[in-house]
Amino acid sequence: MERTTEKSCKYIYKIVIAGDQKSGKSTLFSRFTKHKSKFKEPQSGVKFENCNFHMSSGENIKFQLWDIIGFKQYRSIIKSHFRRAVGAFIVYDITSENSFNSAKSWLEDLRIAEPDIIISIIGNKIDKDPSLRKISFEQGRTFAQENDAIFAETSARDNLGVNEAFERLFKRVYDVKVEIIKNDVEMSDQSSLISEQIKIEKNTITKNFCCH
Ligand SMILES: Nc1nc2c(ncn2[C@@H]2O[C@H](COP(=O)(O)OP(=O)(O)OP(=O)(O)O)[C@@H](O)[C@H]2O)c(=O)[nH]1
Ligand SMILES: [Mg+2]
Repeated sequence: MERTTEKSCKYIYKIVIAGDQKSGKSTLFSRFTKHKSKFKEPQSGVKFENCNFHMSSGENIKFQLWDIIGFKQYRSIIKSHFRRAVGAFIVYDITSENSFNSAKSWLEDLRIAEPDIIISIIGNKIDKDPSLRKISFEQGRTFAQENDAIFAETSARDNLGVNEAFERLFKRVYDVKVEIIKNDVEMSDQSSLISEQIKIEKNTITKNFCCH
């Protein structure tokens, strides 16, 4: 998959970035969307940006990336932004135990809003001095595995692992959605087959009871 400026896209998929305040969501968002501006002040709401990708299957897909504030007092508003998302990042700061512990409740909120949402857990700020690290790579990965989520570590500041993390989630979302669409098509083919069968059977019944 590669980025494209092509505007016409077959599908739009909403992806949200959740996680505690100051975990680095906006920095990751700007890093990936290549915005120069940095959010120095706590963000007061949400913002989104579209990223178009040309998939190896030949389709153009638009991923609509939502950067959502992590301020817990806004939780009910935050949860309302999770609706209709097909993918989500949950970002924690590897030097903050609190932010890692909160990942569980972000995950619950996301799965309540969208039970089939595809989740990627991100341990951010790996550029920080190793002595400050509170959550090991293994702890992060185990948590992700236990919750059927993708896992990656990043440094939004030094641009380490950022593109890879986004592209992995986008690809997973695309693969799952393509499979669902394929199954839907097969199901609708089957249902048209069934209705054809019913029509044929009805005709046969009519013929059987025909008196001439
Ligand atoms: N060292 C380091 N600092 C980072 C990294 N990512 C973000 N920061 C810093 O962490 C602070 C918070 O970053 P934000 O991106 O604003 O965090 P946020 O999760 O969007 O915060 P809210 O919008 O308030 O929920 C800022 O000072 C960033 O410069 C990183 O990878 N490494
Ligand atoms: Mg932010």
